[in-house]
Amino acid sequence: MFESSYLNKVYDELLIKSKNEPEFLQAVEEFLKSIDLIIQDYPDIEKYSIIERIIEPERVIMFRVPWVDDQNGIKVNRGFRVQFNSAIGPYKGGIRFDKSVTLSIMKFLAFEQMFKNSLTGLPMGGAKGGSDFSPIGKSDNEIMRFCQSFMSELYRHIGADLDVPAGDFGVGAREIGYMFGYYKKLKNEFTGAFTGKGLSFGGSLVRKEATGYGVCYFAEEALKIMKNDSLKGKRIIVTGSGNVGTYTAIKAVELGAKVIAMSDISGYVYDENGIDVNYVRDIKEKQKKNLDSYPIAYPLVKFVPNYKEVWTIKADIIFPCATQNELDIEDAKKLVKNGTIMVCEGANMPTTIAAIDYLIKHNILFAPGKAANAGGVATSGLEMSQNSIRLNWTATEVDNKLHSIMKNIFKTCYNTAKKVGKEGNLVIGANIAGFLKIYEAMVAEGVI
Ligand code: NDP
Ligand code: 2IT
Repeated sequence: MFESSYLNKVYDELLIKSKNEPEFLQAVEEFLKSIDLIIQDYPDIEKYSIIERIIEPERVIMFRVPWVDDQNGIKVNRGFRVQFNSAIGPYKGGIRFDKSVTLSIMKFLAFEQMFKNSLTGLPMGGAKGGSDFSPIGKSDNEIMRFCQSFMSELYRHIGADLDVPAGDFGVGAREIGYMFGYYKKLKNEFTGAFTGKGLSFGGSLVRKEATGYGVCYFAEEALKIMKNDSLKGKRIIVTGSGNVGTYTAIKAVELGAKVIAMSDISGYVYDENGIDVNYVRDIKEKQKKNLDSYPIAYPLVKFVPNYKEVWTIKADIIFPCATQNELDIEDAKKLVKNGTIMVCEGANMPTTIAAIDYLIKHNILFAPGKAANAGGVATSGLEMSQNSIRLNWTATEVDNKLHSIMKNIFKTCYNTAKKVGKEGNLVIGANIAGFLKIYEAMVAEGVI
């Protein structure tokens, strides 16, 4: 599979050991394809067994999460925290609550997080956690009891200088509030052990919007440098209407683009005149409903109750902001046929490897999630800084820092790809640049 016999040997062993972890194998394969290009130039990678070490999490915590529902029934979910790598800083990464959560999904997310965090330039290691608990259809009290049970184990493994969780799919301000509250009670201390906190108890301005804003800042910079173009006037599709999708859509409109379609689990809305993205935010954040209720305010707008069909729409730029592997090779073929110029990932690993290869082969500007969606965790890093110095920065200060971090991440990816003779391939640039910093730290820190 790879040019390097060392990489082939390590990956073949992983294929056996992790045969039940398809998402993790996918993330590792995509990463190693990039490392294959530089492995000859860095003999120390093999000498110090860096690849064997970097694909093995430093620690995996798995635990039972029992809780009592509103009917007094006892429910049991599975809890996870994968502390993948702490070479460059304390473990850092979100928590996901969704019925699809498995160890494989936790491991792929933590693995990708390690390189993403490295790309931000901030001192953060990689981790991810979560549970196969779905908040959908649960009462507030049920969610609180679940979060408290989850924290009654996790609190021992996290801390401001150890491991700092945040939100992810299915985990927003409400869940973080309940988890942080219980952490504080159990530890009997008020420390910045979470990011994405409410503004009244140590949260940072712009953290909620940061991933989506960052996705647009990255896209704008990539379009400028690589195509002498911009988001202005572009017709855009955003999939997923959660935290990342909503704020990607809002910033894209602010930058002059037209969002013509958005999706969620109920289906997608499509309006050539441009969707009312603030109304979508209202439906999701305030009304807690699905996009199938969009036509209540806009009866003439088309709603299609099948999210997968969104890829048939002709658009200039696609922001996949829902979930892993939502964009496959068949979808990629539709995008190429429709003349799409750019795919910029807001979600983590939303595009399959075959689809990425196809898009790049057809000269579509492809921005990988571990670079393009790093604005969320970067702003989490800024929240940690503010907690440490016990000061709050203004929204403009945080937004300006986020903007400059995203521009730097683009520059790093672009220049790194160019240096290895793959100019324009941001997947290769992101993987290699994210890796090299961790590799250096791992060598310096010895065999641990
Ligand atoms: P949310 O839970 O806030 O939102 C997820 C959205 O995706 C929901 O609107 C959901 O629909 C929708 N959805 C789920 N599956 C599909 C699908 N197959 N097709 C279309 N829509 C779908 O999650 P986030 O926005 O936080 O996370 C989205 C992605 O971004 C994840 O991959 C996450 O790991 C990644 N990410 C998140 C960051 C963060 O800070 N939150 C940072 C960086 C990356 P419904 O509302 O109907 O349930
Ligand atoms: O995937 C991600 O980068 C996140 N879910 C955000 C992690 C964080 O610690 O802010």
